[in-house]
Amino acid sequence: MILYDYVLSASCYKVRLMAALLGKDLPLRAVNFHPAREHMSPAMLALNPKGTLPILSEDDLVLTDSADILRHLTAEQPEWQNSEDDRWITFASKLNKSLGLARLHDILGYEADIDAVRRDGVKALRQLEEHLTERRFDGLIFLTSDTPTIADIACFPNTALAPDGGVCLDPYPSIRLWLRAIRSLPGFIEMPGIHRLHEMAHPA
Ligand SMILES: N[C@@H](CCC(=O)N[C@@H](CS)C(=O)NCC(=O)O)C(=O)O
Repeated sequence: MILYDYVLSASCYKVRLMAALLGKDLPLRAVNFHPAREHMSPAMLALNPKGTLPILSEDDLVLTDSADILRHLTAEQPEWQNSEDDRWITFASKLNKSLGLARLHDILGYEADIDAVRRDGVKALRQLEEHLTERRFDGLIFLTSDTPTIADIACFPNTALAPDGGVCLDPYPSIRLWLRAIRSLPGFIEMPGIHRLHEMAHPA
């Protein structure tokens, strides 16, 4: 198994994070997405004609969508899947097109109608906040289950990185609690812009 990966990609990080939380070894092949746009090279397009990352290749299997890869990685761990996940996988692609694009605009200079894109991101965050607040009334922190599932992993990166695209997370207390819960999961790994929740060590 090998992941064609770019360190600053939120979608690639979903896959790296999932594998780390499962304790699975995931060899990486770093792709020079920026500035070289290596994902558009003939060799990479032969692997994924859509010209996107991540790409997971395992024997004859090639998966080119992060949600498919999350499902594949957790195929033998049913506790990471829930019948409600699909709704949030769809929502994760909305986050990618709004908050994710705003971030690529700000950090890599992607073209975007930035005000409209940020507005869509805020709309999505309000929806997420409402859902997580309802869950909190029932003492639940994760999106679809009492433990994290692929829905949480799919939605986490672009939400956590929203400030990199100029969208502030201050107005969303339930989202911030949810992000902290994910950042403190055993096996959690970081990416630039997302840090592990370090425990405070109090002197005895
Ligand atoms: N639906 C895809 C979207 C992944 C995606 O947006 N990838 C970005 C990198 S974060 C990409 O490859 N974009 C191509 C480009 O910007 O040229 C998934 O989640 O796997």
